[in-house]
Amino acid sequence: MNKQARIFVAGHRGMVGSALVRRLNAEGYHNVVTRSRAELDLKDQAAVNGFFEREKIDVVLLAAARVGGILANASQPGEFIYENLVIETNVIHAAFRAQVERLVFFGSSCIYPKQCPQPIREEYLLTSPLEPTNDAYAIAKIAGLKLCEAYNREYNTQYVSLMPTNLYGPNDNYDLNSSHVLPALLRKAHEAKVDGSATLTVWGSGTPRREFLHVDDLAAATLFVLEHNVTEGLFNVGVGEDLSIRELAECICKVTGFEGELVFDASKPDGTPRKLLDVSRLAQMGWHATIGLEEGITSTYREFVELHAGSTAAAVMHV
Ligand code: GFB
Repeated sequence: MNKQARIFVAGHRGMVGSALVRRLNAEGYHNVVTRSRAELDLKDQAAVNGFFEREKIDVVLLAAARVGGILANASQPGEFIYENLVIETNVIHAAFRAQVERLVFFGSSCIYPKQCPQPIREEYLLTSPLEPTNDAYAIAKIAGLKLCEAYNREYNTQYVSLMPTNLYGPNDNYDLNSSHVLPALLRKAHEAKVDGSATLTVWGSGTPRREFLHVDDLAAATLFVLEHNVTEGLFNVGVGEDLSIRELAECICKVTGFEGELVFDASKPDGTPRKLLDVSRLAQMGWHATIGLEEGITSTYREFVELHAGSTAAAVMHV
């Protein structure tokens, strides 16, 4: 990919978008175009069309999305399906109208069936029912990847879909109601340690298994795909191993230094029992994740304490 390419990172302030901007800058791509929500409302089709007509973009990284954890997805399915459908249809169609050369669409491992063989291969898509707690979001993301496939077939566009597993890292969402499990437990463990609490509440049974990919690895995979001229297709992006929520909580207690008891709240949903991705497609092309889970959680916790937990808390930081 030409270092002078004009690359639009849609959603540049989010966890994925900001990781993409960091990686692009580090790799010498300095023609990165970004727009805040106030500057460009991606839900406004006319505004999105106008942007692409004016800006002459070469590559689009479509990281803008409405995302959230299991509770947010289960309680706001209408917002999740609507916002994600509108954003992806506006941006993908406007990019096509403006003859943008390449586009990368980001989905999620929740597009795959609730019960399917593990590890999950890309071809298992749509082979059986989805997980009910996030089927609205999953349908929106499936529509997005199908839109890319259909435009590639009909219009010879070069649009690629990346399906990352559960992500974590800098700029994550730490709101305890809408966040994913890893940032939620990091915050809860930190606050329990600072407050001297005896227990840390973990939602569900602790038995579901999850795979966690540091967002900087997703950014690296994205540059790999662009620089290896991958022009179409669906690719899982993960680390190839998973652990139980209980094991994750224990790892987070070790990193944060919280030494109290784990309490499991059975009133909260477990969601999909397991969603380990088969990552062999990208592996066969030569890409592998490089950031280990404990290393990634440690660096993420450091950022959390520095940015979110105030200076007094930093004094008690374990690492
Ligand atoms: O990360 P999470 O919210 O989403 O939950 P999913 C993963 C597992 O962690 C569930 C448990 O079994 C939760 O019950 N968990 C334990 C917690 N404690 C907590 C906590 O304090 N907060 C949260 N949030 N979970 C998401 C989809 O599914 O995966 C999204 O809903 C997206 O759409 C994302 O696809 C990648 O991993 O279950």
